[in-house]
Amino acid sequence: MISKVCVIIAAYNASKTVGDIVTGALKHVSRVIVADDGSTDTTASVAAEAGAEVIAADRNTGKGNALRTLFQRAMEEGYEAVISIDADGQHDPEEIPQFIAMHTRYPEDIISGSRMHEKEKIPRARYNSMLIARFYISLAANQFLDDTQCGFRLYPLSFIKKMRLMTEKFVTETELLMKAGDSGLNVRFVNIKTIYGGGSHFKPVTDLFAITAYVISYLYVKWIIEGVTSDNPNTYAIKNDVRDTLAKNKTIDRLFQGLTLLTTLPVTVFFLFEYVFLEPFIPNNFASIRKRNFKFARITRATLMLPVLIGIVVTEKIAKTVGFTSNVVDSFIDRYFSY
Ligand SMILES: Nc1nc2c(ncn2[C@@H]2O[C@H](COP(=O)(O)OP(=O)(O)OP(=O)(O)O)[C@@H](O)[C@H]2O)c(=O)[nH]1
Ligand SMILES: [Mg+2]
Repeated sequence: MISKVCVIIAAYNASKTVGDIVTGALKHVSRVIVADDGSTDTTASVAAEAGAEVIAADRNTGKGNALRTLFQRAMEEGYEAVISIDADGQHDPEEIPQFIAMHTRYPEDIISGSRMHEKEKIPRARYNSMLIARFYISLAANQFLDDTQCGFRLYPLSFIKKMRLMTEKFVTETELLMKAGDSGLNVRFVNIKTIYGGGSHFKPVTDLFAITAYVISYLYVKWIIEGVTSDNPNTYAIKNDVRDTLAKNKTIDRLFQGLTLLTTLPVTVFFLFEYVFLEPFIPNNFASIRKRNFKFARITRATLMLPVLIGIVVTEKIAKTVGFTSNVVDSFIDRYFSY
């Protein structure tokens, strides 16, 4: 049993599953902290009976806020790292030792579970959106990230202590990966079991849209900076970060995200020009892309294909209603968004 690591669980209406997860986790760590986020069922009492410390909120504020509360509590209690596990039974606490073993070898790094090795167990639309997310989030994080949407992760608190989390709900876990990678940290992966089929609070349209808008707006700022600076791959500034400053005011943040979404296509072409034509004057601009031997033209091409992809997805959906199925989306994504 490792004493410097505790397990944290953000839980919302998870009374059926949270008890077993707490019990399972307590076999491997001595402390489990659950943030019950205004659940309307018995999540809090079930978790407490199973042996967790429960922090209860009176109203639902989303997973991101729950994670912030949990990080804070774990820091106050003196832990060095936390392992987050979902409350809905998608993660098996028996896999905790893999995370601890990897953490022992790489104490500075974030360790994330990955389910990408079991593609056939992931619903197709979800898998496809994970591939697109991975394409862009890996660019923001300066490294290839196998699974960017897995909630089973180990976070060293030394890094969490330094950074500021500005987003909410399901965006926060993406923000964490991007800022970690973009400040020079490594993210490592361990293969975990892929479990789907329970209830979900993730809203495929609004939550996915919120993640997309944040990722694009993050990359915008990152590439504006990288385009005009030499040898500057890690752009996340712990103090006075430009993107964080914009995020401080909700209205400005929304306007900025809207603006970046609306101008994505011309701006990706503009970045390509900067990448090609500014390099002789600003050597090694876009260092994070050059470092990985990733031609910017690939990013521009993929991004220009996004409206086409949306068209194909909609057409496939309509065709399905009249009994016609096709897999054009899969091969399209494979062609433009794979690594
Ligand atoms: N504290 C808190 N936790 C939440 C909230 N929404 C979801 N969670 C927890 O976050 C974890 C993941 O939420 P899910 O809704 O299952 O989202 P997901 O796993 O990304 O999506 P699926 O793969 O469809 O299940 C679970 O442990 C939930 O209990 C919330 O509003 N507040
Ligand atoms: Mg889930």
